[in-house]
Amino acid sequence: MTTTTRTAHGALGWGSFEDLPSGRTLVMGVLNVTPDSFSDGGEHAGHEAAIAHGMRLLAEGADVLDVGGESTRPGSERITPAEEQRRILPVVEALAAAGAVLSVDTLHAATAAAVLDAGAHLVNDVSGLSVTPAMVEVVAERQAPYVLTHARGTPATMDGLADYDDVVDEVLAELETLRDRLVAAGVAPERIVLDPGLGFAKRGAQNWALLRALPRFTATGHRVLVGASRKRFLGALLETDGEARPAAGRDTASAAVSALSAHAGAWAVRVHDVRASADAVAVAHAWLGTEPAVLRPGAARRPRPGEGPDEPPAPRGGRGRALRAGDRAGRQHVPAAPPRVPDRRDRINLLGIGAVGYHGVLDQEKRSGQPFFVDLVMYLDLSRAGAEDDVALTAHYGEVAEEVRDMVIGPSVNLLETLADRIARRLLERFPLEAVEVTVHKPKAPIEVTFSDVSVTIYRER
Ligand code: PMM
Repeated sequence: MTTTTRTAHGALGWGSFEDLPSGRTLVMGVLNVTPDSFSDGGEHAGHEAAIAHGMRLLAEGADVLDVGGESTRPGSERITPAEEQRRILPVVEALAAAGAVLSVDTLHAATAAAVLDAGAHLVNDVSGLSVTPAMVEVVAERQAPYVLTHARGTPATMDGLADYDDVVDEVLAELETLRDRLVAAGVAPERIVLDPGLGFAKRGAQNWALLRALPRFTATGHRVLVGASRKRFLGALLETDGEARPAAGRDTASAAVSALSAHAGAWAVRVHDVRASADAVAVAHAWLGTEPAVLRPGAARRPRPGEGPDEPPAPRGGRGRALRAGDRAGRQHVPAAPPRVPDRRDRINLLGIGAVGYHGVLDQEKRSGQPFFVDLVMYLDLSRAGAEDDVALTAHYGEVAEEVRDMVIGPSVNLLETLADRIARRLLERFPLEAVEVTVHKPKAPIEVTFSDVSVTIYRER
């Protein structure tokens, strides 16, 4: 019942947002339809070349194509919505007819409305804090999936707006404020994809800090998109004799970011070199032991636990409201969780339990203490607690937090691994958990090198 093939929906694409695979990181191929990309032989030839390139990206393994008519790179020039639509609408129409799932990269509400009419599926808006009320209205009215990208200012001003005390905290807080604004306007939360907006009002090191913090973005419960491909911070990383590596030489590094993003539970990666990132994502999933390593056009998707013909349905995830009633494949469309664990189980997330503890191998750590923070993902069946509205049928997170705090301030151990292990064992003993993931952070660990955090994550089952 649930085996899905691409060919069931169209020659090369998944056909609709709802039919995108939900068990692995997706690859979003960049299709820029700008004069410098495709219009050497005039407008029609430009459209034809862009469509052909889109088909090629699909054949190479793109799950989604991100079509853009206006460059949003820092310092780029603005064009009118009419010009933007003239560039992209014929391309959107042709690729939608071929079964492609299409997102459209636009800052303009009028273009978003026009491309949704023409068959596009998602709006990818990099306006960030400058999002217009008209855009919010279009997305709410159409109930379109929406990529909410963090950005400050406009492409002309964003480079001067990259001052943060704590880039991760501020980006998350600003995204959450924007998310709340969209939800208040009527956009369903599960249709909002969060994107940290690498390079948009971010300097080199800030991009790496955001990538390191991807689990905090996935912990919001939203799907997370990562757009690192060919960006300046990769060019700076790969510099030779003080010269940044040009964009054309950044694809291997971009694919490495894709693998690590998949490992961290990203919903999708937005990339120029689709084949490299599709391979990188396949490696990450094979490493994690999650999905079939390669899922290509025409390949049958292997049923996942709970989806086999004779198996009962898997338990529903807490936020896993199906995107479409009567989902014909019987799949739950839940925001991506770290793929290391089944992503559709009920769970309680309890993040950032803080206390001063005396753990570490150094005497000084045992004497003076330092802050520790613990993140928990607790897996347990919440169906009865939810139906009966009874706290006795779940894990009381206040009690869990106290237990964890007491263990952090309790007997000293040498290793974060040991503390995490003890916390996991105690929680499995005391609360009705099926499994627990414990991450212990020691952000002020006394080492010589400047760093932002060190943490250990373990996963234990009953
Ligand atoms: N980056 C660019 C354009 N659109 N959209 C999202 N959601 N996230 C991004 O990081 C992003 C984007 C700029 O990259 P390009 O000019 O190389 O396409």
